Amino acid sequence: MSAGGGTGHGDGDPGLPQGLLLGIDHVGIAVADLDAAVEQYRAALGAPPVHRERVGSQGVEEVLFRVGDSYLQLLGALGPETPVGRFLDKRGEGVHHVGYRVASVAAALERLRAQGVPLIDEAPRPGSRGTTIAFVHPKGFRGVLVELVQEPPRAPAPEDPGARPTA
Ligand code: KFV
Ligand code: CO
Repeated sequence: MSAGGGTGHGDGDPGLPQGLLLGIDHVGIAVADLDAAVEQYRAALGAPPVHRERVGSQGVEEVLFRVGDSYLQLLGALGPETPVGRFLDKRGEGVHHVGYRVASVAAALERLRAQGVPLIDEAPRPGSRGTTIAFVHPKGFRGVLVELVQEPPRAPAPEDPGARPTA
């Protein structure tokens, strides 16, 4: 909380009135058996998952459940020598990372680098759902692996002249 006792909004960087993090995009949970975990969550939550995707570059298959404006991300490992595979081996199932929305992953990385926060990804990379992501080392956030998430640009509205088909 700010020294003035306010909400904390508006007292950060002049260039970042809300601070770096705009919201929670997802909480990533490592699971040993993705299909079994999906069924367990579906039954408990009473709602089906909204997305499933294999992200080979990260060695995971993910399934998303909606939680308000955010997601719960179940993560199955594509092999033992992957980040989630090693995590399951060493720690077992549980919360693996928190994905925070940022306006720009590139700008967020620049700021964190300048602050001396240890980065895993030096540059933005593709995530699931067309997002742009980057991981920050858990050493920089008190043992929590942090993922920066930038949402894909929205499709232009149909009335947008730039969106009209050319043919
Ligand atoms: N949370 C907190 N600490 C962790 C951790 C985690 N998830 N994983 C590992 N650690 C700690 C571990 O306890 C150890 O601490 C150190 O990090 C190195 O662990 O105090 P210690 O003992 O030194 P290693 O060597 O066992 O783990 P390794 O896997 O080799 O490296 C850890 C790390 C965080 C650098 C690696 O997992 C990584 O590069 N992660 C980023 C990529 C990733 O996690 N991808 C999977 C999610 S993909 C995703 O969410 C997507 C695609 N999406 O769109 O949302
Ligand atoms: Co994630």
